[in-house]
Amino acid sequence: MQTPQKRPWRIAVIPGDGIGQEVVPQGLRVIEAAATRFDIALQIEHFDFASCDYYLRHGSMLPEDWKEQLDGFDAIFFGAVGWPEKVPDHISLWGSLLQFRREFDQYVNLRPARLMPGLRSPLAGLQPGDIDLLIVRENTEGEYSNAGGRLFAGTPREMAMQETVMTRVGVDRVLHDAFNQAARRPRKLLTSATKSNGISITMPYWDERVRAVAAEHPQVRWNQFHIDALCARLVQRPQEFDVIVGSNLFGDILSDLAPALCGTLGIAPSANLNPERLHPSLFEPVHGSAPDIAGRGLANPIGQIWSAALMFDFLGHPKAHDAIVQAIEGVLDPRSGAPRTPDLGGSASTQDMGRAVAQAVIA
Ligand code: GGG
Repeated sequence: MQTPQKRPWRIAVIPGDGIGQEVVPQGLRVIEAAATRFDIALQIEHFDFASCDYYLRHGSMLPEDWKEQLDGFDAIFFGAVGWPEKVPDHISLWGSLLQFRREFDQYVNLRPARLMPGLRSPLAGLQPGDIDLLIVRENTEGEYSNAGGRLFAGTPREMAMQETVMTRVGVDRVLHDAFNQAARRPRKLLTSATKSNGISITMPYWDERVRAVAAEHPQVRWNQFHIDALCARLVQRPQEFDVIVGSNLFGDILSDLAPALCGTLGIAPSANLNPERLHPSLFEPVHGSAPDIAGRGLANPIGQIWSAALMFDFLGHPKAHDAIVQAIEGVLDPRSGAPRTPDLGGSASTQDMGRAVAQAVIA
């Protein structure tokens, strides 16, 4: 049952760079359609920071008071960041998206991937439904620590080091969330991605915490794979997997691989969650800003639109979530004759596809 809304949800919209500018308006179109159909009150505000053009104008990706500006919002609806010809990628990413994830403690990153009817997997012989994965990515520490440095610059001894940080609180909380996610799904299976044979301190610690946390979730079956074997097995037998939990880096890699196995990265959504709701959570497609196709109306808006569905679910509107996902499934189904973007073998524009999903939500 839906909890009655006490006030409009405050949504901050940040399109960012490249195709983020094109897919976010289509996500908003669908958000407005779902809000109308399910009588959800929204207060939407737009922000132009967290883009490389903002950096070129101001010398930083974010204004000094960005946290104060965003912290009262319930959700951030984000597009993509990065335009390496304008700003080096590590500066644009660390100056924006990674700040949001860390400062707003969005420690769970949910990234579902599903082979829906109408998607063509590069793997032979798969039927719709054969890939139904939820990647749970640790989102605030791990390999993305930013701790390290360079020494002996410009000499033959030049070196660069970066530490992986795994805290007990940080690892346990994402593992509990992943086990809870698995418990809510029919197969109740969790796979942990590790590399404890080669990475000899942090990954054995990760494995140790998986064993400890698993003991508190006896209803979930679990196993673990080294990341290299896991990638190979995912390509060979994706049907065997359900929820996969991984560190920041492993989760990032797996959550590109999974939608690619479903035919296109363009459909992949993500939810960066602060489950305690002390700060806004952030909803964005998995894909980046794709400067090579930006401004041409070629981008698939489904990843952004599915992210809107995840946002409604998090805000307590499962019916709006389900209606958007059903609309996506309907539009992707080739029998619908709905427009398809080039990554799906069609010639329709980003706008055409967004409009088709929005109409299906209302219908
Ligand atoms: N919409 C997501 C986006 O812009 N991603 C850019 C990127 O490189 N992200 C890396 C990450 O998620 O860690």
